[in-house]
Amino acid sequence: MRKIIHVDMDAFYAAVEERDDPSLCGRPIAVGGGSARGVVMTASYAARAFGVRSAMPGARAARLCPDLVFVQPRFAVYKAVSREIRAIFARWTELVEPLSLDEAYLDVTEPLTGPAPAMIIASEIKDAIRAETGLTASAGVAVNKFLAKLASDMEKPDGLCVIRPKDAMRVLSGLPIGRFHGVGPATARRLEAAGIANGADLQALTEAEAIRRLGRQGGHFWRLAHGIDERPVETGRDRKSLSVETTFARDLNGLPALDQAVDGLAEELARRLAQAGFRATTVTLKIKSHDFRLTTRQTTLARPPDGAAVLAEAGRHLLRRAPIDSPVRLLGLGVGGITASTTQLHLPLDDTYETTDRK
Ligand code: TTP
Ligand code: MG
Repeated sequence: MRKIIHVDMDAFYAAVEERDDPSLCGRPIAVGGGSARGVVMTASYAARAFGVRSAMPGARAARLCPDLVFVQPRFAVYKAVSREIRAIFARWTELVEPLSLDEAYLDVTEPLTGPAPAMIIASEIKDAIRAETGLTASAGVAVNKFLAKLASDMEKPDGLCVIRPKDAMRVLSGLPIGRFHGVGPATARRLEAAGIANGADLQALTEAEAIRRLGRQGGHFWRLAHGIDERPVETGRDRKSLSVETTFARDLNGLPALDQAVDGLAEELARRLAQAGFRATTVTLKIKSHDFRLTTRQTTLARPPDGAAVLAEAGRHLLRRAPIDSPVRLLGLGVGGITASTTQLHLPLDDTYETTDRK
């Protein structure tokens, strides 16, 4: 049985701002959202009491909470704190999978510090974070990633929560389907339409029924609802590639529409790359036509792409090298390959391509 801890900092950007400016202490604060059209990145718990939330337009937040103090983000400071907490995790285990600057999974089945209950380790990590950064974190402990992440959210802020295997089914039965791993808003609507609104609805099915009614992903959701999640904790070092893809609701025709889709993928990929801290130089575009023919195009850049603009440019470049003679059902954009940190050549370095027929 594995022992997994999920650690997530409390009101991360806002907590850092409060720590560094005592005049803000206890006041409702929002990081970001101060400009005319900006959105709130996060809010302190004092501001959340007024309903202020992440991704909310600043103007709306100010209406909900007239005393709200808007603070400009300081990303360099957040990154530095993120490095500090990762260094703390590394004292207990090498198996750390960062999900973003403020969040990570740790596999502490065999901790570097010797055998110990995972809950004790989680509590020691929280103490070290508080002592060394002046910030609080919440931790969740369980036998897998999905349950550990649920647990870290249950007693926020400054929480420590364990979900034991014998309690998993009960906790999961009341969990709305939208909070299951792999369920975005569109999938949630589809599942709800199929009568699956929460964990209990999945628990009422057999695995075979879940697959028959919900398709290939049905098995994954069914297992999650039964407390089964075998996904390993993956450190950045094991990672060979990272990609994102979209299957369109309606097949796309023509370069303008495809360019726009590539731009969207580039944004998402850039965000994921930054979160994972993953750098690699080969950019791959994957195109699936309406008749399921799969084409991939690759280009190798002189240095790892460091933002959506570079990725979008590479993606558009690859799009023009592909024979697109029919409507497009799916586009994917990814990076992989060996990190080239020393080459300083002009980009693109070279192009390779392959086309596979998967009719
Ligand atoms: P979260 O961990 O989702 O939020 P949080 O740490 O502010 O609050 P808590 O975990 O206690 O609920 O995100 C971590 C940081 O990521 C957050 O401080 C700001 C940033 N962020 C954004 O910039 N935009 C967003 O939409 C979200 C959700 C987070
Ligand atoms: Mg957080």
